[in-house]
Order: sequence, then structure tokens, then C-alpha cells
Amino acid sequence: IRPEDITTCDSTQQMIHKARKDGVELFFDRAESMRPCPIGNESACCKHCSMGPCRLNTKDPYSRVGICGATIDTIVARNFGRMVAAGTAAHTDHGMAMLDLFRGVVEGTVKDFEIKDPIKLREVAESLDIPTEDRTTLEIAKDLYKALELTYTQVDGEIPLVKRVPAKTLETWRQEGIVPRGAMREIMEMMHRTAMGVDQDYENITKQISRTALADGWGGSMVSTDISDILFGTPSPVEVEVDMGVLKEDHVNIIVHGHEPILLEAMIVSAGSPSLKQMAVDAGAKGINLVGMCCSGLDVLSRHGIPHAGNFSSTEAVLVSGAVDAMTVDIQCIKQDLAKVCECYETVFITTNYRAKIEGAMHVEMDEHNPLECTDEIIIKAISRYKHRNKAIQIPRRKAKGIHGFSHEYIKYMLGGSFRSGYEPLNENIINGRIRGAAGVVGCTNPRSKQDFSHVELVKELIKNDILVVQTGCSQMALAKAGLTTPGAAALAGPGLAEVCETVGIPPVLGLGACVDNSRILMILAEMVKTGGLGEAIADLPVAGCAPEWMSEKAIAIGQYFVASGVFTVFGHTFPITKGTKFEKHLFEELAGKGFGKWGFASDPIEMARLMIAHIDRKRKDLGI
Ligand code: BF8
Ligand code: SF4
Repeated sequence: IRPEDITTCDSTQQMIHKARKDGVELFFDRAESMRPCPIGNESACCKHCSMGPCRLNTKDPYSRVGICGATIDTIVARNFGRMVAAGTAAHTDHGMAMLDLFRGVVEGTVKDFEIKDPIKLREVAESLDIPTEDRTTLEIAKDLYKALELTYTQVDGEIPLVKRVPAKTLETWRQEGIVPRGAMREIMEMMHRTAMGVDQDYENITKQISRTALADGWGGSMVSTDISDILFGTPSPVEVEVDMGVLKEDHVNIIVHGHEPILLEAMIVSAGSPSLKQMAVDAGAKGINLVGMCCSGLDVLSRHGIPHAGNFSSTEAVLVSGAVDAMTVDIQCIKQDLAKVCECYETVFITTNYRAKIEGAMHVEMDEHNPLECTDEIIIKAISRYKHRNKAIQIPRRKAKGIHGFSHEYIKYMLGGSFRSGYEPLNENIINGRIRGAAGVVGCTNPRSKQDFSHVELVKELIKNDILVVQTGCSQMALAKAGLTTPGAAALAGPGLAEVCETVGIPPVLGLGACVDNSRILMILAEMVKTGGLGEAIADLPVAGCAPEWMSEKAIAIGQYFVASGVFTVFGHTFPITKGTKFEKHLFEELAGKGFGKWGFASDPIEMARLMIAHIDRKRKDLGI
């Protein structure tokens, strides 16, 4: 298979060519040789007990049941529920690490970080009815910590963050009995209910699926975003360079890949240290070049304009350049074979988180009480590799500039201007039809789907149809590399959207950050409802979402919290359920009748756009606009 058929990312194509010459296997190669299991692909197998594993017939799903009698709907719903539980656990455990850090800062035991954004702290506190008047930042922070901890630990009743949910949407959740309690409880219950012999009614399982996912979107992920903003600053627009051309042959190149912003924030401090800079110069380098990848890369790209080398499907490819002196990782989406590829190119591969060690990697643990000890050591190791570089280096030249860092707070400010900051202008432009609607295009890349292709084609089609696009995760990087995160990209937008973008001076594609920052999209939706004129619930808004090349369980959790919040959400290339089942009908049709959004599926990006636009037009019609 030709590299051009594997990815539309030019740099990654070049690196695939080189890897083949070097005899290095990449995950693209294995995706070719290992085809998906046809039964597993439709989620029609169960291994929840040792009477099985039981495999049902995907062509004739009701022809058989498991040994215990579990039907296809039970099996598929349980598997789906466990994906949501795993995805929710990932986001909420990431949020928990942020909460631990926040507690350390508030209690004064963590000295290297501080509250950088006291305005956001006050806003978050006020949104949770915590008094702020005549109180110090620290007093407010202590109360806020306690409130946010409930997002995890609350055993009964509604978590405080649901105060942000529009009243009618919350009413729907209450009627269905799915307002989330603490994430720990929801994940535990999801795992219990999907164990052998417990919940065997797909509609009842779906309720817990939604409740668990909501504990992620309006809970763990939102906490993670809010605390990151409070500790490291709320993003505002910044110009950044992306793609593999950000590597510099004459610098010590260090890639940071993963999800928790702490590692990269500490790396920035270490890379700025005069003594380490001098050490790099003494080794013959012009300096230290810090580069992000995947979600933590997006975090610091949004906050500090740190360059970004690419998304999930490029993390091995970038190593093939031979120019990466060290790659350091923390948690999530880190392919185990990075260790092998690093070994081939003599790149130092360093894990830093006690929860994620990798065989063959060096482990330098990060302790939030003394983060620089870890990051200084990483830099020293990278400098030493630079000094002893002996492999041919071939850096793809491509890089693109774009504007990123659009928090929901900033969108409010930029659209309204300093005199009338708010979402009125956005709603007005939607009502008057200049903007037809809004879409979130998010999520992973996947070697089973041509890298970046669907993201870029889908977004182009949406903006051409006057739909404003907001983005997070690896999708945002696909569009950034394609040059669509610049104000100039307005030329590709329909006339109405182009006019708005040109007036405000923004791109038609707004990058919001990492995957946990999908919570920012929830906040935008809540603001749009609150502002008025577009219905009373999130389900009334002319909006849609899509993850065209998804791969992670986290994506399923995100999709489900958008659906449960009221958003029509389309996934691409594959979907983990058996077709022609009652559970499929439930997710893809019936949920919408209960006041939720619903799922959609398409394999072709233009078809994805068609589904999303049709939904947006239907919502516009219902609103009478
Ligand atoms: O959380 S988009 S491949 S990097 S899962 Fe992973 Fe998917 Fe990328 Fe970040 Ni999100
Ligand atoms: Fe088979 Fe039922 Fe056991 Fe699943 S729980 S493996 S369907 S017997």
C-alpha cells in the first residue's frame, strides 16, 4: 500500500517512505496485515464470564444467544457501556491528577505551580454558588477544591457542575434518572451492571451509559479543563507553527506526548533554565527545541504557543526523522511500539507517570512536589543523545502557521467585543442565517482510515455551507496542518460565515485544545441556550458533532455525553455495534424522541457533512429560523 493511500499528511508520507527504506515497521504496516475480527468489529462477542467467550452471528443477530441466554442487545449494550466506562475513567482520572495538583497548590505543599488565573477561579466558583465577595483567592480556592472533589466522590444526588446545564436539558436528565453522581460511583455502577448476570435490558443499560458519560463531560473532563485554566492560564488566541518541520536539525529536539499538562508546563521551565541552555550549547546545539504532540501538545500550544509536530498517527513517524533526541510521555494514546521505534533511531524514550510504564522505556518519575527534578533530567538525557547523534537525519520541511487557543470565554469576548461581551452576536448571526449552525469536529486519527483525510474534507464541506466549526484533539491538528486554522481560510467558507469571520478577524475553524477540552464545547452550547433565541434545551440548537476517524474508548465516552446532552453526533469508519439490532435503533433513533441527541454514522466525509447539515437545517426549521 502506497504511503499516499495511508495518509494525506505529507510529512508522515515522507517518514513512511524512509521507515520502509530503514526496515522499520510502523503501526500502519500492522493495520494492513492484521484485519479486524468480523465478530469483534460489530461487538457481537462477550467474554464477561468463563462459560464463554460467546460469539453471536452478526448477519443474523437474533438467531443465537450466549450460554447464559444474553441476547445480542444485552451483549452489544454491555460492551458499549464498558467502553464508556473506560473512556470516562481515562478523562476523570486525568482530571483527578489535576485535582491532586490543585489541592497541593491550595494547601501550599506544591511550590512550583500557582494559581495563574484568579479571574477564572472566581468565575468557576461563582458558577457553583461559592461566595467570592470580600474573600481572598486562597479562601475561594479551598471551597472550590471541595466542590470539585464531589465530581468524583459524591455518592448520592447531583454533582455541583450540573448547575451549568440548561434547565430544560437538566429536566430531561431528571425525568430519565440520569443526572450524574460522582464519577467514581457511576463508573463502578457501570462495571457492575455490565458484569455477568446483572443488567440485561438494553434500555436500562443505556441509561447508565448516559449517566456515566455525563459524569465525564460535565464532570471529570470539565474539572480537568477548569483546573488547568486556573493553574496554567485560560487560553486566548495565539499563532503557532505545526507539523514536523518544527523540528530543528541544529537544536536538541524534545517531544512531549500525552495528556496531562503538568509535564509540559514543567518542561517549559526546565528548557528555559540558563544552565541547561548552556549545556545544550556546550554540546554543539543552537538551543533546546521543545515540541508537543497529541493532546498535551495541544494544551501548551493553546496556552503558550509551543509548536506541535502532529497527531496520533504521526507519533512513530516523527521518530523516523532521526532528529528527535528524546520523546517523553505521560498517559494515554501512547503506542507501546514507540519504545521499539525509539530504539531503532536511538531516541531516548522516557515515561514519567507511575500509572504508565512501558517495557523498554526509561522511567523518570514526575513528582508534582518537585517536577523540575524529572524534567531537568529529561533535558540532560536529550542533550547527551544530541551529542552522540550518529544517524542520518531527514526532517520533513513542511510546517503551517495557524491561530489556536479559543476558550469559550475568549469566544464570548471576541464575538461581543469589549462593550457587549457575550454570545448574542453568535446567536444573532445564526438567527439571521449568516451562520447556518455550528459543528464540533473532534477526535482521533486511526490507521484503518486514511490519516487526516476525513477530518479535512468534512470540515471544508461544513464551512463551505456556512457552518462554524470548533475543534479539539487530533482533529484540530489535522486541520492546522492543512492550513485551515488561519483567518485566510475564510476564503473557503460560504459567504455568510466568511463575512462574520472577516469582520471579527477569526478563522472559520476554531481550535479549542485537547480532548478533555470538549467540555469547552459543552459550555459554548450552554451559553448559546442561555443567550436565547435558539430554543430552551441543547437538543434545540442547530448544531452537530463528529469524530470521523475515532479509535479510542475515550471518543465513545465523549460521543455519548454529547448525545445525552442533546447533540446529533456522527462517527466515521466503524461503529462498535451490530447492525439491525434494537440497541442500534435505540442509539440511532429512539434517544432523540426522549429529548436527547442521537448517534449517526457515515464512512464518507461528504456523507457525514450531509447528515450534519440536514440535522442543522431540521433544527432551524423547528426554531422557525
Ligand atoms: O485524547 S484525539 S488519539 S491524543 S483520544 Fe488520543 Fe484520540 Fe488523539 Fe488525546 Ni483524544
Ligand atoms: Fe457468554 Fe453470558 Fe458469559 Fe457473556 S456472560 S460470556 S454471553 S455466558
